[in-house]
Amino acid sequence: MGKYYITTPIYYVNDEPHIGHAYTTIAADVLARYKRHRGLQVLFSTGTDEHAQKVRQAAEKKGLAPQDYVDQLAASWKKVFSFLEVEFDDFIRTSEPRHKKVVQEFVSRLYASGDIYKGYYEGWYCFWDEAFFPESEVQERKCPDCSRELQWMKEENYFFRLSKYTQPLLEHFLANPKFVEPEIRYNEMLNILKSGLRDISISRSTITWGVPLPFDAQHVVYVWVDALLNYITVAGWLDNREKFTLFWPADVHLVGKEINRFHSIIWPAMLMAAGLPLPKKVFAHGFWTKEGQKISKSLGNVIDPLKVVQDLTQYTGNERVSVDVFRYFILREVPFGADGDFKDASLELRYSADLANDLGNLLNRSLPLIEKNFAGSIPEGRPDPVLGKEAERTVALVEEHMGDLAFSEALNSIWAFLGTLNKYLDERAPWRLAKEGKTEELGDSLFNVAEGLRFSALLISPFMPTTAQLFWESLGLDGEVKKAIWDRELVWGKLAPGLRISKKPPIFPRPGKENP
Ligand code: ME8
Repeated sequence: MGKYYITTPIYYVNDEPHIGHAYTTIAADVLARYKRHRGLQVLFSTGTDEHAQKVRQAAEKKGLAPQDYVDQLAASWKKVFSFLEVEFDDFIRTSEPRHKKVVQEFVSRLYASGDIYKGYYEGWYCFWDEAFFPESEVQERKCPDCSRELQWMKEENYFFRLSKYTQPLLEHFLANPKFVEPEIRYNEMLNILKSGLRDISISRSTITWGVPLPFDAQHVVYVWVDALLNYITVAGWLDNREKFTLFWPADVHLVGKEINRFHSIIWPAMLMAAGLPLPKKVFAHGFWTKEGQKISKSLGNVIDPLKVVQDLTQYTGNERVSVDVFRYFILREVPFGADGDFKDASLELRYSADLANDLGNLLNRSLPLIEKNFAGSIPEGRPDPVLGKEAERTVALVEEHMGDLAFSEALNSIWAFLGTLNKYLDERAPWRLAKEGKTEELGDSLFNVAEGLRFSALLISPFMPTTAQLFWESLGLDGEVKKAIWDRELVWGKLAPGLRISKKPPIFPRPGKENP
């Protein structure tokens, strides 16, 4: 059995999660679920980055000790992700003892080997992004990333010899053109490498909220070094050799494009310094805007995923289904890697066209035909070879796209298949065959439609777990669809005649019609 280790960034817990955090985490969950369907042993981690200054400041504002504050927030983030049907295997928090141990051991080793040394730092620093910016990128003391005011930092620090890894990294990039995706992000990193790297400061002596340096307790470890190490903590670097051997290196780190440099340059250099293998891939996806505007608290346009789900529930009447609609929308609407704009009108359109119409209606019009003509049991039927070929082709396409993390293309392929099934139903017109008393053809057509619905349930399962399960149960199938192994199940004609269907109210009622 193969393995798959997938990670999301660990998030700053200075506020509640918004659509951006939900996006990366849901994408990772979809990939994790897909890999489980493919029979792989999956390790999927997400978590919280707790030692940032903005986290400490947020605690202060609430009048709480930082640890109490992060305890509250981490619990809340975990809850939100679970609400969004994210089934992580590990939720790492950087304030956990297992992680502090890893951070201290890691920096000790680099100190011992000479890759960490004491120096003096002076430069522009953004407390919000926890990042230094070279003089050349700074205009009017503003952060090039978030436009907040920069601080001039002047302190004795420990440094990591990042410069030493310029050449090895360059070689790694050239030998692995898919190390960073999409290509535009790879090229950005390559350009940074070509212009040469400077050593970076990896400790702070002016703050105390963080992991103390084991060889100089006056300093805490720079929050980014602390945070990146979460990926090996999760894999069991110090305390579980067997797990670490199985899962490390990670198969993919999913991140937003703004933190690509940390993951594609600094992190691999740290790993090289420690003699550890590099992750197989960093995928840096695009950013969501809202109706064309950057999402920010000050603009008051932050999209709260819980609110989106709540609003959708007015239509669906089922919160779990609404979560599926949200998951579907964010992954279908925008090719993974590109920037996306969240428009309420687009969400409404996708709901009514893709979900109520193409997907929901296929089930709604098929089941009553089986009920009426075959007393609610899946009829005997000959598997249609043309439809079967189309189904197999769809599976191959979905697998290819999922391999490329092209979620929206994978969904396009599934929806093309739904289109074929709807057309098949229209053309076979089982209602007419029934009238004409053509029982055998009637059985054939409804068997094949039901088989198509079973395939659809399996294929949408990573994206829309609740809907997939409702489809599964409607067809009278047992167990949990999320546990189905695709290679065993996606075999055209496997559906067993005689299963008793179970009709349910429409999953995606049309606004103003089925649901008031
Ligand atoms: O950077 N569109 O944490 P963070 C899409 N703690 N994705 C978005 C987004 C948007 N508008 N806004 C945020 C940190 N994201 C560090 C990471 S990892 C070792 C440490 C997502 O809370 C995207 O994944 O600022 C982005 O990279 C991440 O949230 C940043 O989360």
